[in-house]
Amino acid sequence: MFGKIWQGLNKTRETFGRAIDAVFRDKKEAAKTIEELEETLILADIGVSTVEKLLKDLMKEDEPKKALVRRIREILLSAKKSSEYVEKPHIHIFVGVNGAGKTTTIGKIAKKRRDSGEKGIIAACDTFRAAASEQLEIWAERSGTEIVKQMEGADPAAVAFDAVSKAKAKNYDFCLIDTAGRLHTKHNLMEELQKISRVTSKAFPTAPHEISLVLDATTGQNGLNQAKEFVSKIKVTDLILTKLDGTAKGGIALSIVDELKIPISYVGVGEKVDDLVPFSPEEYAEGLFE
Ligand SMILES: Nc1nc2c(ncn2[C@@H]2O[C@H](COP(=O)(O)OP(=O)(O)O)[C@@H](O)[C@H]2O)c(=O)[nH]1
Ligand SMILES: [Mg+2]
Repeated sequence: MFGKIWQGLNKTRETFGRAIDAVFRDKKEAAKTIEELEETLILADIGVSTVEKLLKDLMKEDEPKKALVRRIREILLSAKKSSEYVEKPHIHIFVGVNGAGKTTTIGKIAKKRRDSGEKGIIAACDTFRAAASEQLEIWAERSGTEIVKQMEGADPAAVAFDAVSKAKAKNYDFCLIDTAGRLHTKHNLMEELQKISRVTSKAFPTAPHEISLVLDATTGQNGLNQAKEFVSKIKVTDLILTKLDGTAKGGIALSIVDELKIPISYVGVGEKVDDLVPFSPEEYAEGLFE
């Protein structure tokens, strides 16, 4: 029970979980209870339509609190990942705004895959600033993964093409593609990301097999709006919610899944290499409450 997701939700549980518990403990009349729950959920950055779903006829349930946890779990389970790809190399692109945690997450995933005996390449397609590929290089070393990079300002799509071609030629298991969260103003980020995606399929026709949108949990509803922008332009297959450990806004996961209809695959619960855990709707729903 007390796994890494539960720990990552410590701050959320201390505020959100406690506030919900307090509402139920007071045992007021049903209408008042619903009103207070509504307020608490909205304050926790959960969107109005999701709140309505959670609370509809809740007090008619035998055990309202248990029913609420169940409804939360059901929402988190409602978006399912489409079939897993078994194709090799597995071409995996990571997108998201600056600072969301893309580079760190790639490092963590590279390490996991290396530890399970796989070989692969990391593509440094954030050519916006030199520091980006230096940071990625550290992660590549740490995980024992090859890296493909070019000079600052190079064409990100060219880096992606090179990396995918190499991964294919060497019969590797994976290719993780890091991207920029912003570009020099004359370029359009979404177009650039679309181009990277297209180019991978030129090197390997079934690619990309996965496009993960990395979201910073601490940004709440604002992050959700940014996510909508990405999802409207790019074929995002799953979400990775980072920095859960640093926020009391863990409830945002509900809104994200409910509104975007895209499943969460991993959550980030710290800066260290082991602080990335596969998402579990059950553990998440339980972890919100004491
Ligand atoms: N506490 C915490 N920090 C994280 C997590 N994921 C990333 N970070 C930190 O967030 C900052 C930005 O991460 P980075 O990977 O560079 O973001 P990028 O711009 O999307 O590549 C770095 O300082 C990371 O160490 C997480 O799950 N928890
Ligand atoms: Mg980065």
